[in-house]
Amino acid sequence: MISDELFERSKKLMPGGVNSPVRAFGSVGRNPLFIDHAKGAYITDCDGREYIDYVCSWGPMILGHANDRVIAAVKSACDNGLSFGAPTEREAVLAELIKECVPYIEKLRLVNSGTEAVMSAIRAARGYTGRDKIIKFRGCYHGHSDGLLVKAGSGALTQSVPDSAGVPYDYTKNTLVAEYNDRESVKRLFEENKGEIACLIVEPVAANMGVVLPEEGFLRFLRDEATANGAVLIFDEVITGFRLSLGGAAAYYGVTPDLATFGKIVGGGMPLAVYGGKNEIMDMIAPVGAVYQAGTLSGNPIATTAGIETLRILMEEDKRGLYDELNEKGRILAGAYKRALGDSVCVNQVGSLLSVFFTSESVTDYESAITSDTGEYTRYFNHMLERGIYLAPSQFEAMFVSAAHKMEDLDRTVRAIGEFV
Ligand code: KE4
Repeated sequence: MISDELFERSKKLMPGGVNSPVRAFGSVGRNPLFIDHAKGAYITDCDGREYIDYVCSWGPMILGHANDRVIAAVKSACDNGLSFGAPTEREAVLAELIKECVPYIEKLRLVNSGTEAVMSAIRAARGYTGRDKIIKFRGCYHGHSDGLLVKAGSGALTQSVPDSAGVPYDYTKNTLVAEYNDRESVKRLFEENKGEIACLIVEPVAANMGVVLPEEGFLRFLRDEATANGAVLIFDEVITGFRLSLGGAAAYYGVTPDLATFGKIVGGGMPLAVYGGKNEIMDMIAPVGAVYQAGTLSGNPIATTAGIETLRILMEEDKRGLYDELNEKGRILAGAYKRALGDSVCVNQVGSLLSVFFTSESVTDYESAITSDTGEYTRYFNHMLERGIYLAPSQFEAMFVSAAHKMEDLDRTVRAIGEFV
C-alpha cells in the first residue's frame, strides 16, 4: 500500500514518521493511513480509500472538511500575502467574534497552538497572583509544555514528577495533581498549599483520557474553591470550545472561569489558538504588563481568515439549531454503542463529543478510564476501519461528529457497530 511505503519513507525523516505521536497508530497495531484529501465527513487515503471521519483532525473540522466558504475565504486571503508580522484588522474581527460567542472574555491573545495558549494562560495567572503552584487533573492533557508533562506524585509525594524525558524535576515540582470529579482531592491540595496556588486548570469536559463528563456540580465546586483561595480558574476549552455550544462548556454548564483557552475549531483547522479572560489578568501581558509572551505568526492573516469564516458559519448555523443537531447525532451514536455492546462498554457522550470505553465500569476519572480493555479497543478500531470508518487510534481519545455527517453516514456507522460482537 502507498501509505505503508510513505510510512517507511517518513520514518527515516521524522521521529516515528509523524509530526505528532498519536498519528503513528502505535496502540492499534497497524501502520497509519496517509491522507491525500478530505471533504465534508470523508477523508481519502493515498491508496484512494474513503472513510467516514470521526477524528475530524482531533476536533477542528466541526463544519466538515474543506468547507466551501472557508476554503474560498482562505484562497482569497492568500493573494494578499501570508504573513506581515504586523497588526491587521482581521485579528480584531476574530477577537470580536470570539467575545460575542464567549462574553466573559474581556481581552484575549491569539497564539499558534493549544499548547502555547495554555502555557501562556498559566504564566498570566502566575504573574497576576505572584504565586508559583498550579493544580491540574490526572488524565487531563493541556499540551506539551514542560510544567504540564507530569504524573501525580505517588503516595505522600504530592509534588509531581516529570512524565517525559527531558523535563527537569524543577519544572514540575510546582504542578499539583488532583483527581477528576474528586472534590476531596482538590480541597486537600488547596489546604496543603494555602495561599500558594496561582491557578487551577481543568478540561471542563475531559477528552484526553477518553471523554469524561464533569459530575453534577463539580465545575461549580471548582469555581467556588478557586475564588475562595484567590486562585485563577482556567477552563482549557481547546476541545470543548465552540464544540459544546458557541460559548463552549462554560455556557453549556453555566460556570464562568477567569481565563479560558481555545484552539482547534477557533482556527478552522489552521494553526491558531487563543487565551483570554478578565482584563485585570490579561493586562499583565506584554507590552502592557510584566508577563512576557510573543509569537512570530500569532494572529496570522490566513489563520485568522479561516477562524473568522468558521465562527461566522457557526453563529449563523447556531440560529438554525446546529448544536441541537450535533447533540442528536452524538446521541444516535451513543445509543448504537449501548444497544450493540450493552454493559460491556461505558459510553460517555455530550453534544458531538463521545467515547466508548471497553470496560463495564462507569468511567468518571483516570482510574476508571484505564480499566478499559485496550486490546478490545484495537479489535474494534480495526473492525470499523475495514468498514470504511476512521476512528481515533487510541482508547483514550475522543470521537467527533461534524455538521457534515449525514444520517446515512450515521446509519452506516451504526450498522458497523452492530456487526462488532
Ligand atoms: P495543541 O498544542 O496540540 O494544538 O493543543 C494542545 C491541547 C490543549 N488542550 C487540550 C484539551 C487538548 O486536547 C490539546 C490537544 N489535543 C490532542 C488530542 N487529544 C491533539 C492531538 C495530538 O496531540 O496530535
